[in-house]
Amino acid sequence: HLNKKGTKTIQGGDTKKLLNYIDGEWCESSSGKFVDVLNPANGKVLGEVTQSTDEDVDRAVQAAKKAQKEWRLVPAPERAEYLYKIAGLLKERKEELSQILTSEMGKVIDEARGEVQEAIDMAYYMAGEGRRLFGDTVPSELRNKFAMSVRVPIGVAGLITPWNFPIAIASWKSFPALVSGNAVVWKPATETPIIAYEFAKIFEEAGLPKGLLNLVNGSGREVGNAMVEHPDIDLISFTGSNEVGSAINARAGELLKRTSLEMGGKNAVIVLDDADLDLAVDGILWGAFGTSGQRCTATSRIIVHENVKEELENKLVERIGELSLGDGADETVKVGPVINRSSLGKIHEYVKIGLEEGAALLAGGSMVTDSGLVTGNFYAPTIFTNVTVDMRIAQEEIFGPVVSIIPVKSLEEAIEVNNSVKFGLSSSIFTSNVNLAFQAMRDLDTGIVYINAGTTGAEIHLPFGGTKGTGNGHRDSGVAALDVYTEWKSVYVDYSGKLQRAQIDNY
Ligand code: UN1
Repeated sequence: HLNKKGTKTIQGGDTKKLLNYIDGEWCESSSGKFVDVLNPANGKVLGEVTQSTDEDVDRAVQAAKKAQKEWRLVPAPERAEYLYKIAGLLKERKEELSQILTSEMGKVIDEARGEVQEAIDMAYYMAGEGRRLFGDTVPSELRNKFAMSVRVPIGVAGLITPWNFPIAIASWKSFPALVSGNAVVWKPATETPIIAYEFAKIFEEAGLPKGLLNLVNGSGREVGNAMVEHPDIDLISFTGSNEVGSAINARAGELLKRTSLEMGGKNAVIVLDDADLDLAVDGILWGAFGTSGQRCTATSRIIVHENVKEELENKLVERIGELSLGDGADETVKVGPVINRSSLGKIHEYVKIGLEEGAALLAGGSMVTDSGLVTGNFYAPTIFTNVTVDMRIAQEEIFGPVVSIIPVKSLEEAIEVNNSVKFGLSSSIFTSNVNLAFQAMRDLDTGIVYINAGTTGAEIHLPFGGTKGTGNGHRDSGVAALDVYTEWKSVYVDYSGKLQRAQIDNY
């Protein structure tokens, strides 16, 4: 039996039936189809999620369009009040949400808490934008004329979010969209609908007017496509694979629809021969194996000066044993499962490719068949050495706990290797030489650069995104996110009382 909040208890109270949230109502999709949601640590069914159709998307878009007509007129500081409420609710439920996140996505509980914290931070940060949303005032060329640029909302924002940061990334996109006066149609990943449901419920509880946040569950092929095609969705903000991102971009390009795309990474840590190697090892282990390597920002290459290669390798091998694998809900576990069987298979394929290419395994290289873990999707933290820059494992995104060591002879070569991939999200350098650190900061072709820290751990008040194949020039997070969700309107006020012809009368 459906309750008012949109979930239905099935199989004895543990599992949930996850519905859409459209125009302030929880509803099943018109397809009547559901897909199981599994706990990646043990394969247990956590619930089932409704699979939407074009018709559901259309209803959501119509609701959003209608709601946005009024929302755009609500003063931004008042819009922000909802975000403050949401921030409060997220904070209150941080622990509960973190537990749900771990059970559904698999990341270890500490990291889940960190992710929910990102959403809380983003809510407060974007609520603050309600009292800023800065435009520009600039002098006019002409006397007695005033010139300014203001931000205006675009309309209906279509958000397509991934499973690896299912609440953080949804917050990076929905909060700036709403505070700047847009309505939202949101398709979360099929793997993580429970946390999406909890997030939507928080918008509902905060009293956000109906129709402003619509949740439409389902596959990318059905729901994602319908969103891209829908004439009343004015922009698509997407985080996910390059394959899907470029398909969205191609079609949205034809339709002249704005897109903000955040896609792959092949992030490297550079270790110079003057680096604090223990610190570098800490950074590498966290960057490569945190979230089981399933971050866009995960460390997937170690570019090391040949003088310290052996020492670094020894330290890594010594320390990798600390990374206990298991169900992320267990506070002592350091590395959780990967998201699903197909991802597990893909990771293992890459390991086989690496071996065929002639790289050597320093650690890991297999699925975990330990009897306690065999029902979950566990892959052993894996380090390849003697990797060369042309190998596929050095070029392609693996999205799992696999990292490749590439030896180099100088900083210049390290930078060249770093920049040799088609992605440009994050990079890092460990060195004690401030001159080299600044040189690297200038020359590393990535949207994010870390000095003496690993490649992960971006903070929400700075722009998040990358160069080259990682994105299309837009940024999530930080003040730059507002550029995704607003148009610039330039306004000229001539108070001279006469016709003043720009570019003519003043010269
Ligand atoms: C992602 O993997 O898409 O910087 C996001 C980090 C996190 C966010 C990662 N704050 O690693």
